[in-house]
Amino acid sequence: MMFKNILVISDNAFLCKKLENILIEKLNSEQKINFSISPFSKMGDFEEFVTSEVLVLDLKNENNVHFIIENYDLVLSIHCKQLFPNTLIDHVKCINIHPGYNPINRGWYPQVFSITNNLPVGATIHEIDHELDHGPVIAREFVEKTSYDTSGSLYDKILEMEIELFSKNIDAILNNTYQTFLPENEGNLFLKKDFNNLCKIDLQEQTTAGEFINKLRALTHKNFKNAYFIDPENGKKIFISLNIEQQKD
Ligand code: 0FX
Repeated sequence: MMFKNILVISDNAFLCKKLENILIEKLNSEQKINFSISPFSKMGDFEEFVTSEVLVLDLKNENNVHFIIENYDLVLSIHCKQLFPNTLIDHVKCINIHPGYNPINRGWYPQVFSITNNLPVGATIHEIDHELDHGPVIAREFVEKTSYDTSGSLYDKILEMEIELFSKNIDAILNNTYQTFLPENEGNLFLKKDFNNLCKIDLQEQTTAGEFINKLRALTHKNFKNAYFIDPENGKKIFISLNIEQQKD
């Protein structure tokens, strides 16, 4: 049976915008879709491109969860930063698009930890189960990682791959004809606190040049102020990022 009432929940306006165009084209006359964001996301970022009303849904609020269960048969999580409660997962099919290759890069900022831990990276579409980025896989693909990729450049490739995977699989998802397989093992799981710990550079730490460059590559992402050390003179944070490029032919 195809899904008829679809809810997108997202905190990433860029990706939502890209995927909305693909989604809307694929819906048939019996299917309807609504968009929603978390209470901490900026409504203005989403309203610009979503033509229908954008709902605000707090998944810690039981009334909101019951509202979803009563009104929708498919929830698509497009980089939603809220944890899905078990009641929701147990009553409605929930599908997530993850900017990492499950189970290798589960959790927070996958490309960052793929650089520091020398892991391959990619994108995954999967059913949500009771653990983070863990459920049955619908589709996944690696992206190429070079020795001069930063978090920022790698993230852009992952977003492209997420869009590609979504385009290729959305028909089967909406028609509920997709196949799944279980991830091979528990893989790796990184959390926001691991990222925060990584950002602080200990000036006394002994390491190799290679590892240090990798850490800076992993923490260089556009204009974000990630890596820092503490100035011993005044205790202020000094932010560092890396300028890195391949030799031109
Ligand atoms: O939406 P998203 O790309 O993804 C994040 C998690 O990585 C992902 O595992 C989870 N499924 C999803 C719900 O949330 O996150 P973002 O838009 O906040 O950040 C995008 C990238 O920007 C991130 O991968 C690394 C970089 N970044 C972001 C922040 C806020 C930084 O380097 N420093 C930062 O302070």
